[in-house]
Order: sequence, then C-alpha cells, then structure tokens
Amino acid sequence: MKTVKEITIPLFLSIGFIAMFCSMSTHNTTNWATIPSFTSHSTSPRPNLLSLPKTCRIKRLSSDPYIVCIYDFLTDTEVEHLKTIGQPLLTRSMVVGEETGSAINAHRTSSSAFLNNVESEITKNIQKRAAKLVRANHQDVEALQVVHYKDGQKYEPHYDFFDRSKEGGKTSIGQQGQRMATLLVYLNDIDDDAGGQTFFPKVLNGLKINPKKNMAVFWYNVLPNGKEDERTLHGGLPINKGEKWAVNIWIRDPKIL
Ligand SMILES: O=C(O)CCC(=O)C(=O)O
Repeated sequence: MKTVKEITIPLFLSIGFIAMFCSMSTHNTTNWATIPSFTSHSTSPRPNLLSLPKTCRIKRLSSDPYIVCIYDFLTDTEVEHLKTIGQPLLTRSMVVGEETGSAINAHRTSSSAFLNNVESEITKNIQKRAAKLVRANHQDVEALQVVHYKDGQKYEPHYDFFDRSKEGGKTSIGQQGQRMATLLVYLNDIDDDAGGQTFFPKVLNGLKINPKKNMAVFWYNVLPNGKEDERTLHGGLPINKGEKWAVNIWIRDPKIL
C-alpha cells in the first residue's frame, strides 16, 4: 500500500512542472513579473500581465516605480485605424487648467484629439485590453487620446494624475476618480537621433524611452494607498526630425475621489 508521503511528493512536483510550463508558454518575456498585487519590497502595484495577448513581450524598465514596455500592445491594423480617425480631429493640445477644465500651455505644444465621438469596435477593444491589465471596468478607461508631434514640439515634465489642489483637477477627480494608470502607446518608429523620447527625470537618474511602433509604456500614477506617486513625473522630449504619433490610454479609479 502506498503511504501518503509517496503520493504527495510526485503530485506536488507535477503541479510545479505544469505551473512552470504554463508560465513559459504564455508570453515570451524579458525580465517580467506576474505578481498579481503588491510585493513587500516595492511600493508600486503590479498589473495583470497574463491578461495581455500572447503575442506581447514585456520588458521591465524600473521596479519601483514599476514601469514596463509592452511590445506589440497594438497591432498594425489598430495603429492605422487610430491615426486615420484621429488625424482629422487634431487640434492644439490642452492641459488641465488651474481654474477651469483645460487650457493651452507652452509646456505642451503638440496636437491631439480625444476619440470619444468616433469610437469603434477597434477603440473599444483597445480600452478593454487596457482595463483588464489593471483589473478595472472598461467604463473606467477614458476616451483614447491620439497625440501628434512635429518640428520641435514637446511636452515638458508633468504628472498624469490630477492635482486636487487645482480647481480643474478637483473637478476631473470628482467626475470619474483619479487617473490611476497610464498606457502611452507609440504609433510610429522614430530614428534614434530624432529626439522625441519619453523622459522620466526622477527614475534611475533619468530614464529615456525611444518610441517604437505598437509598443506601450505602462505605469501606475498612484501608490497602493491611493496617494499620488511623484516619481512618475515624465514628459516628451522635442522631436527634431520627422514626426511622432502616440495614443494616451488613461485609466481612472472611481474609488480614489
Ligand atoms: O509624448 C510623450 O512621450 C509623453 C506624452 C505624455 O506624457 C502625455 O501626453 O501625457
């Protein structure tokens, strides 16, 4: 007769092998983490990377704050669609105003367009993908915002979370909750010497990311306790050659009011 010990050990090992096999076959990743929530050594939450399409590859750029690149977050078809519907709607970009909703500001010189009036199956699928990544409802994903830069245009370092000490920020938080996470997805490749990198001055002595078509940069704007994470200061460096296209996907947390 088999003892309990003899049966338990092989069962335990086989579960381990199955788990190992599943994690290897799900994504082809570099330096990735699939920890579902928080770790004791990190103050950043963790997204659900397993929710992403199997074709995505992930590269971790910073552990704390947690910042990752997600290669092939969008497909070529999705990128072409976003540019096609976004281009005719582009106008000078705005920032959240001190007093009112939004305002033109010399810190942000690009053109942009929110796609709320031209939503499609494609834009909705992208929003659902983003929501799953942070375990949010798809209603908590803002309308996608297409952004276009040319001729030295830039966005100086700023935060994506709303500043509740300003009237415009307080109003936005009250409407839908704080902006808890950002996916910035590039819609074209940019030459290495063309500028246009996304820049996080407070991360790793200055983290610069070269835009690559279909690739997303993901980070949380707030800490697990809901407090704004000021390490997420970031901007878009001036583009000196050609143009830069991107889409902002901002996800709200209606519990952070
Ligand atoms: O263009 C970039 O690299 C940064 C864009 C950005 O931070 C924004 O639009 O909020």
